[in-house]
Amino acid sequence: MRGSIEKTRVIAHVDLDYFFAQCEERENSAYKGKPVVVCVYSARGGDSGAVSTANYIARDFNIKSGMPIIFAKRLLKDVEAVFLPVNHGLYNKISSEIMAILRGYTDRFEQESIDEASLDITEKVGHDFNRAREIALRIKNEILEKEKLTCSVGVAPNKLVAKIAAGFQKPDGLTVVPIEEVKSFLSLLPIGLLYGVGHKTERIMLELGIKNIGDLAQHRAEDLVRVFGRKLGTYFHKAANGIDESPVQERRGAIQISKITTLKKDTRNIDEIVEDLERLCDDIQRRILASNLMFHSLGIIVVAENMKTYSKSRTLDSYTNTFETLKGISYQLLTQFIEKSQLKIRRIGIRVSDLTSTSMQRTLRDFL
Ligand code: TTP
Ligand code: MG
Repeated sequence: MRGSIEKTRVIAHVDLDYFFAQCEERENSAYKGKPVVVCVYSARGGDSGAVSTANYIARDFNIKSGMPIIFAKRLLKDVEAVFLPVNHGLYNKISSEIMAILRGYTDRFEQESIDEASLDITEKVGHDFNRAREIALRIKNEILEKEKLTCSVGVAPNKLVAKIAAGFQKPDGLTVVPIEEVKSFLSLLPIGLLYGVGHKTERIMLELGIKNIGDLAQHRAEDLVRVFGRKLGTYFHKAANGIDESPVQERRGAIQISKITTLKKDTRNIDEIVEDLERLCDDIQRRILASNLMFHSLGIIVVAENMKTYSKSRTLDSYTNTFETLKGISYQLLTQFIEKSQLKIRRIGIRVSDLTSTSMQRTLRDFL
């Protein structure tokens, strides 16, 4: 045992509390004490759209991320609540400042979403979880003093358990799980808290009599592989036993999302293209919202009648995910292409890149 303690990694996971809503509260003290609901209003107008996040006062009224705004208004109809549109410029700015503070604590740093990061502080604390607790408190204090925001921190021997620990006592929490306590910490937690267990998997697990992570840990890896396949079955077995070897490492932000379509006929008349353009924007927006992403760059891809491919792109001032931006900028870029080129257009596409996540950025692939 002694050997494993000496070798254990020490990872801190930091997650800001009700991030977008807390940023709004910080900027406007009149919101304090009231339910605050931050919303992504859709292009259809009125109250169509979904809740991005809400402060904990609103959560007491059952307000949840992803809920239609109309439902949220109904739940809060008897109280004085604050409904606000997302202000990504503000959240990005605050996020960058916080990430800069966190980077000051270690060279081994991984930003996982706009408000979450993992820090490998093994060397800084000499494998010692008591010292790690002190560092975690310093981090919380520094963010509170400099940014006037609270966060929750989990400390554990790996990223997987540190993240679960960060969510264990929210808001303003600190949960330290030294290596010898990992299994007992996980054992009583509901299975749905394990990363990768969605509603569907949860249902299958409940049918197998698996209610909490401890139940899952008791299942043999071979049995889980039979039910969930090799990769997922092996992952579940390891994760339930608190094993995650993935290193804390800087992320490459190279991913992009694109979609291209062929026009009904070759044309250079923008009115004949605009419907396809809107459909592409709608499709891309749906995909980025479903993945909780925002983009910083947007481009069009044009395949002309001569089958040559042209592309044009623009970098924005801040991250966004709105339909208006997608449509407005792709329309401008397309107009510029048509003005410059004499060619008819055969295929048109849209690409968004330099993506960041509005929430949990890790995908199951990171663990498999
Ligand atoms: P989270 O960290 O998941 O949520 P949170 O910070 O609001 O609340 P807490 O951590 O205290 O539970 O997500 C970070 C931000 O990402 C959140 O403030 C708003 C945004 N977000 C969405 O826009 N849509 C979503 O479905 C989720 C989950 C988050
Ligand atoms: Mg958060």
